Amino acid sequence: MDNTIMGFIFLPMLLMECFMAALAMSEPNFTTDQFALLEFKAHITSDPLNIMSSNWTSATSICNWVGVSCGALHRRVTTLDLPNMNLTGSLPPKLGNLSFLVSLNLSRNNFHGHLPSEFGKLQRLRLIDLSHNFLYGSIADDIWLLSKLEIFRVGSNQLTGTISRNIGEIPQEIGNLHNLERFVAGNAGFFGFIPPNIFNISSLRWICLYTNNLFGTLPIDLCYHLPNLEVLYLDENQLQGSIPSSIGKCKKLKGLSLGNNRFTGYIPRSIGNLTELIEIYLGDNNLEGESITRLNSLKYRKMQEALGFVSRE
Ligand SMILES: *[C@@H]1O[C@H](CO)[C@@H](O)[C@H](O)[C@H]1NC(C)=O
Ligand SMILES: *[C@@H]1O[C@H](CO)[C@@H](O)[C@H](O)[C@H]1NC(C)=O
Ligand SMILES: *[C@@H]1O[C@H](CO)[C@@H](O)[C@H](O)[C@H]1NC(C)=O
Ligand SMILES: *[C@@H]1O[C@H](CO)[C@@H](O)[C@H](O)[C@H]1NC(C)=O
Ligand SMILES: *[C@@H]1O[C@H](CO)[C@@H](O)[C@H](O)[C@H]1NC(C)=O
Ligand SMILES: *[C@@H]1O[C@H](CO)[C@@H](O)[C@H](O)[C@H]1NC(C)=O
Ligand SMILES: CC(=O)N[C@H]1CO[C@H](CO)[C@@H](O)[C@@H]1O
Repeated sequence: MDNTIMGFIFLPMLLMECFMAALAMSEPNFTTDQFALLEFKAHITSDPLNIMSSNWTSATSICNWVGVSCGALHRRVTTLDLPNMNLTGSLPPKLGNLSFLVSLNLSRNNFHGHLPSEFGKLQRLRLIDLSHNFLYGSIADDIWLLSKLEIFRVGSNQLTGTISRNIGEIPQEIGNLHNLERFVAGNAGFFGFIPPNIFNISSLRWICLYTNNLFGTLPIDLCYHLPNLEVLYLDENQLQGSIPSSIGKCKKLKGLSLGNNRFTGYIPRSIGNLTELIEIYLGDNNLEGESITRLNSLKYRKMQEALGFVSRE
């Protein structure tokens, strides 16, 4: 009885309060989002498809702009997806003000420059895809604090032949990304050691770090905390030491590519326990083992065909 009365009195008050709060929050920050997007537009130097000039105009709300979508209730920008649009430009720090952004996909454009550290403010981001651009410079530490991040793709960004423009090392802080499912950074210009705590992110399904400048060894407990790992691509680096037999604990592994490194020793028998494995490439190392010939017969092209869900280029 008391509950009913309380509910009757408090529910409308609560609703009112929520409504006011929503108003107070959405109004000024809608403008913030608009400023951020206009700044982004101002940083586009070439737009051959005329997306920005014809569509990103004050004639309509930013929520109707191509590539932009907003939350249904709060009308804040949640998506900025403009892949494959032939856009040239850089990423302004002000994008870090899109505080409700969940998805940022600018893959396959000509963005250059670096990833501003202000992106570290985008605490709701779940997806970053900046692959196939011309970004360089180190990835600011703040990026590794985006705790909701599930997909991080920065592959194919290194300007070919410009070694000084490496993206940088993968920092220890990557271990903070407890929700990360896909770390896709092949040919991204990473160098240095692979921080061992990456192998402690149990949500990981894909680790794609092929064609970088990574060295060091793989930890003995490589697969102790990776029950969901489906793809491990570390080929074309300078990794050495032996392949840990704990690899057999990555029970869901479908694609394993460690080729073209400096691995030595025997191919662990536990690989035979990986029943889901479709493709494997261990060639171009100094490995021994009776199974090596059989394992080497399956190489990239086939791997790509079979693993249609992974884009490697
Ligand atoms: C931009 O494109 C969207 C989707 O095609 C459309 O709904 C909107 O009206 C366009 N805005 C302008 C100003 O052309
Ligand atoms: C993008 O630009 C390239 C080179 O200028 C051109 O070949 C290609 O057709 C363009 N793509 C689109 C979708 O316009
Ligand atoms: C947005 O971000 C920039 C740079 O990070 C900052 O200077 C500015 O004050 C922020 N706020 C608004 C409302 O644009
Ligand atoms: C980004 O967009 C491209 C082109 O539509 C798409 O192929 C890619 O899967 C998207 N990235 C993610 C992480 O969903
Ligand atoms: C990984 O997690 C285990 C168990 O939680 C812990 O003992 C180990 O030190 C961690 N390793 C790294 C490199 O963080
Ligand atoms: C393969 O898996 C079985 C069952 O889990 C285990 O007993 C065996 O030791 C494993 N073999 C290797 C080589 O790891
Ligand atoms: C009321 C409110 O949510 N204000 C925020 C608007 O956006 C800026 C920049 O992201 C925040 O700093 C404010 O806190």
